[in-house]
Amino acid sequence: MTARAFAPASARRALVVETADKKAVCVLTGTAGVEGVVTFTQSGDGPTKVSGDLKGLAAGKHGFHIHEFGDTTNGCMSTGPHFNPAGKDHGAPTDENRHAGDLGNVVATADGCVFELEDVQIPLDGTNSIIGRACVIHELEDDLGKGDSSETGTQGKTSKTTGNAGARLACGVIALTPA
Ligand SMILES: [Cu+2]
Ligand SMILES: [Zn+2]
Repeated sequence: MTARAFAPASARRALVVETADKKAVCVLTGTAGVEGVVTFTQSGDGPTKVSGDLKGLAAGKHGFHIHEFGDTTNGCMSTGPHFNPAGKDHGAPTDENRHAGDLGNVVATADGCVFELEDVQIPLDGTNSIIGRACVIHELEDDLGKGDSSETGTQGKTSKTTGNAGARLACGVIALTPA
């Protein structure tokens, strides 16, 4: 009788870590006096919770996105377009047709900009992980893909691509941190 090479399935399953909490942080800096920290936490395959604390923003709504690249060699410009692994149009976080990186607007007051949100399209591991990508806070309100798309180019009206959110005021790389 030969020895069993592997433990039975019931024993192997115990070795799998199924619902580990994952945590990431993004330290945003820029040239416009805007800065802050955004943290991301995810339990298992659940939604990712996002908490932000930004300073230096004008009061009002500001577009907030995950951009494709964690490359800040040319400031926030080199972070590329919105993270869009499914090849969709720009939209609101609640839209079916949206970029994964479309997190909508955050609201600043004279006291600052503290926000919390939750999203199911920005996991911290797997194929569509946002680790190593960038988060970007913008000058203007994101029109959520419902605005003017009549001009192409980086200075044009490009609601379906950018939400016409204007300049990239601050950004940072999304990096793993101890959970
Ligand atoms: Cu953006
Ligand atoms: Zn977008």
